[in-house]
Amino acid sequence: MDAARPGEVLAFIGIGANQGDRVAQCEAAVARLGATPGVRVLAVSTWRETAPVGPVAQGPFINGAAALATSLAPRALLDVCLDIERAMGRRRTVRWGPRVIDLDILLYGDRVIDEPGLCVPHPEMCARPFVLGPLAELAPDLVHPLTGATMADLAAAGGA
Ligand code: A4P
Ligand code: MG
Repeated sequence: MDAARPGEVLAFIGIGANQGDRVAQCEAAVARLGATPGVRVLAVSTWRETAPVGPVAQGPFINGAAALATSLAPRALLDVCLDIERAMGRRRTVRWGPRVIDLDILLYGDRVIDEPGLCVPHPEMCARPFVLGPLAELAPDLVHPLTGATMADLAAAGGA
């Protein structure tokens, strides 16, 4: 994987879909990320089908993750993710419910952010095999800034 250059930060985006043509939508979201000024897509994990996690009964997901080098600040990157979700027709109806695309900022360098509307590292990531599997595939030696564990260790402990 290419490295982040001066002025860029290495960030990871979790990608999920469980409505419509799920793989095509995940790939379209990656293409939109890559077409965004200030964002370079360095690598994309394989896509995997995963059973739905959480309180809402819904169909299986396609999940994966992308590694980005970005010169955007965290809030600007979040806005890019939300804009792509909107542009791809996502409607927020049920919290945690079915979606044509979900883009979550999993990691933004080693930054720890806890603000209204933005929490990084993603608070649920360590408990989610469908996030840890793709992260371990892309960056097994990357260290979680709060726990100090590598993605490989987290994936081995948390599933995937
Ligand atoms: N937000 C805060 N921090 C972040 C961040 N790091 N990245 C805020 C992205 N967004 C962040 O998200 C609500 C708000 O979270 C955003 O407006 C942003 O300001 P949302 O996408 O509107 O709502 P949501 O997706 O329904 O809620 P949430 O908490 O993101 O849901 P999850 O946790 O993503 O769960 N099972 C499988 N197998 N695979 C899945 O991908 N996904 C979910 C959704 C449930 N079960 C799943 C999967
Ligand atoms: Mg989300």
